[in-house]
Amino acid sequence: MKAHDGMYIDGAWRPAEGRDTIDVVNPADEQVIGQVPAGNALDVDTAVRAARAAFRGWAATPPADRAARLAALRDVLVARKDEIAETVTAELGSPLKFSQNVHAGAPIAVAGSYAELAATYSYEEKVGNSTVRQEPVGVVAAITPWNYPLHQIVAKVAPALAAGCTVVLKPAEDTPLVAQLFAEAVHEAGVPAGVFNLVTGLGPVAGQALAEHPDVDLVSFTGSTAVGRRIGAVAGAAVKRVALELGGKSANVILPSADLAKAVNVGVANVMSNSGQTCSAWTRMLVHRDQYDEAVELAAQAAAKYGDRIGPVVNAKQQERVRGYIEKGVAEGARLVAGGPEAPREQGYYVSPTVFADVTEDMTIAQEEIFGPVLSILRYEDEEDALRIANGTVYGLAGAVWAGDEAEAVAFALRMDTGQVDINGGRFNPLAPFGGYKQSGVGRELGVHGLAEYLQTKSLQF
Ligand code: TXE
Repeated sequence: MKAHDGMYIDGAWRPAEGRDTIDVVNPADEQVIGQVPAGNALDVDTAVRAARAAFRGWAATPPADRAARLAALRDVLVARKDEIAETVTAELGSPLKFSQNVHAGAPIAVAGSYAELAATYSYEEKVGNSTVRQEPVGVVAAITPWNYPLHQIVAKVAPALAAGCTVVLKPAEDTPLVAQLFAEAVHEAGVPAGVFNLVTGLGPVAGQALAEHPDVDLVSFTGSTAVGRRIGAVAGAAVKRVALELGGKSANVILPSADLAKAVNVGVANVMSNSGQTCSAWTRMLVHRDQYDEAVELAAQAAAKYGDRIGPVVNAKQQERVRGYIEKGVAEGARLVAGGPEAPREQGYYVSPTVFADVTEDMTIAQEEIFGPVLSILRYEDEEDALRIANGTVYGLAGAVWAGDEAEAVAFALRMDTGQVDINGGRFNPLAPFGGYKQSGVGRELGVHGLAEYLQTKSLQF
């Protein structure tokens, strides 16, 4: 796997200030596949200065020209799709087909959507005797996680560039290679020097220096709730804009009128996909008591099929964390019907697809984000009970409702305290806003709402 030994700053690969490096490990076989430099506060400062210097010029570039660069970026991502998929598979461990369809496919769709939105968005409107303009916020710090490594980058960088902002990206230390590949793609697409900059490094060093940098105007962060809180506090103290996309504990509510087998099978697939490392995953399946036993049996059968089909989790720490949650589920009295805490293979950070029945709301596995291939099935008495359980966590990122009749599912979905609900399965839409209610975050990504995060409003009175 090709790795750069520098930072992409001001349109070129430059040696890092820090001498430290980060090993990139393939979680499927625990082999080191490359090394990237661990940036420090000096690297971050150089990158922020480059982004600041480029800001006025990029902000003044006509939206159609910015759109043309994004369209070119999309084309480069298409041309390098196989390389993207192979890189993500190497550093995240996901099966190659999933990497092609999702890890490479979704960012292409998102980059394409912003190439269009950048050109068609209405940046100015008349309101009575005023002209109201949308202007770019400035220099953006993008701090991204490893779970959908390229998608998380593009979901921030594409709208920021569309809006006329400049960016410094600090990607997750587990998946820096696809971030380097993205920097190459930005370069190939002809985005001017300084508009996009990449600093690889550790979260508490490079990430923190970036979030705290006084010349950053907006911090867009996706990751753990603990780090999100810190970044929110830092941004609050400095009175700068912040967007936080944090954890989830989404409910998959199967109403009695639903096609039970379909809802259960799709529900299990949703949780196992990407080895459970999806913030919006439907990790709590809610089933009516009369259908409960049947649903548990179907889910156990479905999970057994995933044995060899899912990849590992990203690293040893996450494997331990997920194992800890599974052990806690057993200790708190939930019933294992598939999988369990033992690693299914000697080598690689694998976790068995795991299903728990007899899970009650108060259990840790029903409240906390596990971020592994672990499903909890809860029993409800009636619709009000289902709603109470669905809304009964600190999170509110996503969810799903299944019913025989779409209107019935929609009526339930409207009462859920969550930013996104899939009706009878749902389908990914790169234009639909994504983000959380409650402690799942602040702000939205994707589509027009994602673009608006990177704009600020000025009104001219006449
Ligand atoms: O996240 P971190 P981790 C959740 C999930 C997972 C848990 C831990 O539950 O099990 O978080 O994952 C950077 N200042 N999600 O430890 O540390 C870090 O370098 C600035 C949900 O990997 O939050 C990386 O780039 N930045 C999630 C990014 O933050 C800091 C996706 C995320 O890493 C920093 C990932 C600091 N002090 C994990 N410390 C989702 N919402 O999709 C770390 N970082």
